[in-house]
Amino acid sequence: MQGIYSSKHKLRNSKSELCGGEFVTPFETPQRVEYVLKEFNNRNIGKVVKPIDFGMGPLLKVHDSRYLDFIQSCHTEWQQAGNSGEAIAWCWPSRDTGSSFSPKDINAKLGYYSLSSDTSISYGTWEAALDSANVALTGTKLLIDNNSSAFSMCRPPGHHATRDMFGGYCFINNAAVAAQYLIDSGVSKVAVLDVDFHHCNGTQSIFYNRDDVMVCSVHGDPYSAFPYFSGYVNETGAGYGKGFNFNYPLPPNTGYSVWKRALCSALEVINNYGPDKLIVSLGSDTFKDDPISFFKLDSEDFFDYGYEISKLDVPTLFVMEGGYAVNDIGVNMVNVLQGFET
Ligand code: Q9C
Ligand code: ZN
Repeated sequence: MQGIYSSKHKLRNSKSELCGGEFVTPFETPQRVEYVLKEFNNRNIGKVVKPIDFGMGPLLKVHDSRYLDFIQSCHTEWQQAGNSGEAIAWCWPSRDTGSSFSPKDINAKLGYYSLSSDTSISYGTWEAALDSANVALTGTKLLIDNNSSAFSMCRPPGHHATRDMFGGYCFINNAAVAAQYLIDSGVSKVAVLDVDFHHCNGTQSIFYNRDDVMVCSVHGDPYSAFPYFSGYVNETGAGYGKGFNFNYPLPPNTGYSVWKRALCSALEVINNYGPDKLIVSLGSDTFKDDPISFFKLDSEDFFDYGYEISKLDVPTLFVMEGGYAVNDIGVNMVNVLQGFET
């Protein structure tokens, strides 16, 4: 399996995350992908290639153009407004704000285009997010060129980003951009399987009304975990998309046997759908020592479920999402890939 990696992820190196009423060093650090790359190379999983530049076209198929302009210009505008720290949203449109509203002030734009205040926009964030999408798209191109699998070492992650909101450490929804690119390349049916600890609210919302991209997610029950407002069992899609969205929320302290049962249910649903290609949003924050999550998977479990996913026998792109136990992130992520390949 080839890997796709770009050193430009290092441009995303924010210093501030609002967590528990304090500013902390962000959990989503540049080392994360470096450890994954190192383990991928150590175990000789495959060649590592650089991303191709796909331009803005594929991003505009999934994201609002004013939103992308905002992510691109945010840090500069924030500084021009006289701020010395990083750009952090603090004021949101209230639930009864009119939908035709178009924000002008940088503070208004931050609230309008965000879903949480954990994620700052720092110098270089746009460049890193753009290249992260190119890393996903380059992996997608490998599938289109008949490779049976690829691993996109994306950073920053993407699955919380909606059409026009950033948050949860995500700016561009890499998996959604990849899925849409497959559809636009003539693929009829794509499935996204999200195994990150957190519900993929962004991916779900982008494809919620569609039957050509099925979205299945196994995650911490949003009743007690971020993103709190989506990821419930009754969210099954709407319109043409009715019956093409599946959520498997699981309670605190869930261990591998229960997690695997939920995964296998999702795999059965995906198998019945019969996708031409599969995208796995791969987060290793289900690991027992993850600092912000509440599942109890061990490193060997990642290997086991990689093997379960391979039984679908569908060309598969792995797109890196979360995972914050940095010392174990390489082993856990690469275990999935190796389990998949056995
Ligand atoms: N005090 C991903 O895994 N913020 N994003 C947690 C903890 C939300 C995680 C704050 C976590 C987002 C891609
Ligand atoms: Zn996560």
